[in-house]
Amino acid sequence: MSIKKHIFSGIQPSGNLNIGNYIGAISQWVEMQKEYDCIFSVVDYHAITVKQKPEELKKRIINTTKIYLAAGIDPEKSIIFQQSAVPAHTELAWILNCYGARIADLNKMTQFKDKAGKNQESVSVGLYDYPVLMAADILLYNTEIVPVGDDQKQHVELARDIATRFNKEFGDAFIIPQAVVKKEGARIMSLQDPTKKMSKSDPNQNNCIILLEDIEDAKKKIMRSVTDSGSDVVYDLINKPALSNLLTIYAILGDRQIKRLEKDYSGKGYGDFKKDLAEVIEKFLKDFQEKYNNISDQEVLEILEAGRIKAQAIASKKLEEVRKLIGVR
Ligand code: ATP
Ligand code: LTN
Repeated sequence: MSIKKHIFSGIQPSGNLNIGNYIGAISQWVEMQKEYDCIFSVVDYHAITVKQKPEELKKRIINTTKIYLAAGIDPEKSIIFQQSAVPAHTELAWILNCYGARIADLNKMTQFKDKAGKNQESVSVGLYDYPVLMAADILLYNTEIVPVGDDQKQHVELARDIATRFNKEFGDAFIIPQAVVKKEGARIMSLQDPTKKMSKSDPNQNNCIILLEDIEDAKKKIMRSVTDSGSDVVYDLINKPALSNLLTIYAILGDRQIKRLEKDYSGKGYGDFKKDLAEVIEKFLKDFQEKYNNISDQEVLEILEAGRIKAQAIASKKLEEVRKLIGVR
């Protein structure tokens, strides 16, 4: 058995991935695969917790995988697979629904409250139970570290609680996982409202920069993004939340320290800063899209199939152990 730490993470193929997803999650994964044993899943059964059009979902599963690959996830180093191809995920989720997860926990989940809004009684049971499926994803693979954006920390906490409860009752089946978020960029905010997270399900497309969008449109969105009062380019989350968000994006996609950017733009105004940031975005997207466009659907299907076989081997072993512990085998 490998002594490297085990990493698991995933993204739902539920919309067009944006630079928030890239910065908060995927860029972290790319770094981690150099040191750890990583598994990255396209979590399609999470995506169907809200309605998806079948043909679109099918395409998005392929496209999300292409995004992982274009970002630098290497199938030679990491396992990449489609969640629904490994049935152990849904089976373990059921067991954890019965042993470990509690209604009181799920009632506290802020993502559910945000997504269900006023419709808490009419949304799907799946949306409510979403965090238990996520716990199953994580716990099946002896995961120690879960690299995610800030908004997913609560779900990983819940996975820890579920695992702890299960272990206490049945013996040590699960490793207790830990969420890891980036120091900078764990929560990229909307370009039009710095109090809101940049989100792929946001209907206002001006709020976010999509990884595959037209580059000229992306540059315009930067130029049109809201800024704060004043004119100095300084990082200040309280008084300049919009500018601080833009500085974070610049620092990560342009590979420069925020402190350095503050120095470089001292004496210059927001206009110069935004113009240069638009160029950083242009370069980043151009490079990313070139890589993306060079990956064929066939290649993706082969990578997912190879990933499925590897993931299945690990997951079915853990599931069998759990089945024995609870007495059904
Ligand atoms: P949705 O709005 O459909 O829920 P999302 O944009 O939040 O989608 P997810 O699939 O929920 O995307 O998230 C994928 C990963 O990207 C998670 O690890 C999440 O924490 C991270 N992430 C999402 N949005 C941001 C953001 N604005 N800043 C940093 N990380 C983010
Ligand atoms: N809920 C996560 C996606 C997700 C996930 C996981 C992330 C599903 N299963 C397991 C980490 C580990 C989200 O980003 N919305």
